[in-house]
Amino acid sequence: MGFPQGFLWGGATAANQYEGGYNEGGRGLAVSDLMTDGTKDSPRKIFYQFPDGREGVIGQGACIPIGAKGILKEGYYYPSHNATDFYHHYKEDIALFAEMGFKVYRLSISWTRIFPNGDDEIANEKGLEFYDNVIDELLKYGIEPLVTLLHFDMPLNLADKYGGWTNRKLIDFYLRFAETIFVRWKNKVKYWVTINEVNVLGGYWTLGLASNNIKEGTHSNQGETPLADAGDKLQSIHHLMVASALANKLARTINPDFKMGAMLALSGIYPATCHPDDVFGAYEFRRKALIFSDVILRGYYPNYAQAIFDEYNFELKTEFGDEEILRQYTSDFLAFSYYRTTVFDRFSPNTTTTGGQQGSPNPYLKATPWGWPIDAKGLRFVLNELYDRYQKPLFIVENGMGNIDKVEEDGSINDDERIDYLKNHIKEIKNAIEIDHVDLIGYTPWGCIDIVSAGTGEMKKRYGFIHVDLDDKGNGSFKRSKKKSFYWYKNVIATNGEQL
Ligand code: BGP
Repeated sequence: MGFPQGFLWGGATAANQYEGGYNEGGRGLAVSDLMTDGTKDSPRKIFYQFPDGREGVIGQGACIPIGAKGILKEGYYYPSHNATDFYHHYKEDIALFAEMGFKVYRLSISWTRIFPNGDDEIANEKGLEFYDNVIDELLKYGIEPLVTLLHFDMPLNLADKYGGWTNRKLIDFYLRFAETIFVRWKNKVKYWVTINEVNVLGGYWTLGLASNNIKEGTHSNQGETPLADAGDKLQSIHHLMVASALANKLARTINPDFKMGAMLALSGIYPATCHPDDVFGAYEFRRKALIFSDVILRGYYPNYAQAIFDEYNFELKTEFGDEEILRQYTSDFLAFSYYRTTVFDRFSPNTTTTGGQQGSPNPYLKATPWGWPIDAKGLRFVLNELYDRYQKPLFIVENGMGNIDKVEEDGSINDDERIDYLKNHIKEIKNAIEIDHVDLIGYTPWGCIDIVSAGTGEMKKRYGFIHVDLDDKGNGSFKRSKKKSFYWYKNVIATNGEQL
């Protein structure tokens, strides 16, 4: 049986890690534009300024005090400013995607290209035109665009002026953005993802949180906030989930054929042993990751939500009507990222995170240079877990191996480890479809062309089939070249996954 006819093979990227052109075409500053690279001063930093002029620095996942302004500081390198410059290379890049035979390409829209300040009344026509061109170029090759509205980014002005997603007002600004692009591309785009990885959204970068309980210099990886901010985070995510449901409502009035997706980081989690405390601990962490898909796909907070709120001493603030909105406008499919599995160990419970990014080592698995365990079978496990739980179509919108590539003297790149990683994962996807009868729409490996790493800001952590000549400091020619995996993946698509 194999992969179904029409299976959507492709690749995925996000604007703040790929697009560049940060001050071109009338685009406004986004919070991600303030993030330094993480190579000189790990972790990545964001500078802020108090109303009295004092300046400070916060880590990637931390929050800013109310009233502080994010600022750009001279002498630092901000990877998203040029990233790998899709802005000026989109025709060339899309031609390469087409050459690989992509059926779908996942991109995100930079909010500040459309609404430079987030709260503007009128959209920036030049920004819309850029994406008109990108989408038309994709359609020219028969590539279906899969569009993410929010991918680890937001207008800086909304963070500075309103305190980011802690403020319910953000829902209206988000809906204005959503409506503008739904209407604009109603006959061109069918698949939408309202928010990237809701369950790992954390601090200033991703939610633009403002909070009085800042701890200067605190940080954590990939947007996970310190516990002190858990309440702001949960409240902000509630606002996001209401915004996402209202976007679904809006979308269906604009074009009833739209397919609206929820999106989560759902790498798997295992207990370290069969000790009941490990097993239940792993289960508790898993439901912290699943609570948001439970709300977005089933339409209500699950019973165990209260246990999580109690743990963080948090009281959810809702408004009249929220319950009904969440219940009525659930998403059509569940998109998710899968990179690895993680292990819950009762002796070191705090190393585990809800997105499955950290955790104790797994002695049975090899890991990437960044310590991410490589676990193809775990993907079959997660596909089954999610399909059993929700009975809605799934879409793997991120998967892949962040690795260090070696460019040979003749310019070739033999990325055999990456090919192995993807081959083994695709085999397990096939098993999930063929043996377990999981309903899967498509597969878009992450960073199909080299882009900036979200977690570290580095260029040396690469996922692409296409190499971009650029170093960790942004130096290079931006020249594109095909890696060995490019030819391999092209054949996978041409044979609909038969030849791996
Ligand atoms: C996911 C994000 C992506 C991407 C990926 C890999 O969580 O949605 O934006 O970057 O992780 O992470 P990294 O770039 O840190 O290797």
